Amino acid sequence: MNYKIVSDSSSDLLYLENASYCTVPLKISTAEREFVDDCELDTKEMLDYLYSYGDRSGSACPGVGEWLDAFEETENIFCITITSNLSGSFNSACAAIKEYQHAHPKFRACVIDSLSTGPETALIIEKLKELIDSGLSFDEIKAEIKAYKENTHLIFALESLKNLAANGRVGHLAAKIAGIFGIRIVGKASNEGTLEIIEKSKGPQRTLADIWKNMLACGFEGGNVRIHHCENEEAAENLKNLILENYPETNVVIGETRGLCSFYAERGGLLVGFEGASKYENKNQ
Ligand code: X90
Repeated sequence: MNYKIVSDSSSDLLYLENASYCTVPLKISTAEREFVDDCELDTKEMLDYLYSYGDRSGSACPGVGEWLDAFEETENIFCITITSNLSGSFNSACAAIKEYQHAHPKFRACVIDSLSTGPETALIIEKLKELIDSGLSFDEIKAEIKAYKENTHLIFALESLKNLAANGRVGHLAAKIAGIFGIRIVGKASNEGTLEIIEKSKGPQRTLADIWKNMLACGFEGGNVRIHHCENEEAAENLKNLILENYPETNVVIGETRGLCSFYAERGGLLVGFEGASKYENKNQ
């Protein structure tokens, strides 16, 4: 199949081995500087600068033209974006696809709203590649990936919600609590693709236990796990070890957040994407 997978940079995945894959960058900016979230970005330098700058900073999603450029002349396009409930990336990708199909009526293209970000998006991308490699048709892949992402989840633990609150992605009250020393906010991507805060955890041990508890509550039983951290390798390793103690066969891969996720998850942030039970099973009713 002549195909291409195109994701925005919120997936934290710059390369995918043996796949036709690329990302289009989101951007992080202040009044003084702009950071393009591509392979050249030095995320540590960006964070150092932002912490010392201290004034207003924000982000912007890719424009229609940037998506279009990434499609090249490919017959089958699979586009995947950060949650449409927190970003305009999905809408911009949809507009690009519309234009693309107008110019190439025979080509097939679809946009997948991850309703999430980072490692959950990365899992969906990896699955897409696997489905394409298995020789399924475009429509079969679309159906399979829709079913797959009903069973993937994102749990996060954040030490600060400052940038999220300053940019209207989370309430100021929650941000204040996260600002208290030693408190981490543990939460998940809701089914609507927004931040759902579950716990306020004190200290790294408690946070680890709370992440694990919430993974189990989402039906984790040893499926694939991707952990993306923002300068918190230790927490990522500890979580990996805890998962492997309980499910030794689990495929756990640790990665680093790139620009967009580093900006919002901030230093110390941990994002965990994993396969679990269906999100739409209502266990509480
Ligand atoms: O279009 C834009 O400017 C991008 C805005 C993105 C805002 C949210 C990014 C969140 C990044 C933080 C923790 C995980 C939250 C998951 C919610 C679905 C990471």
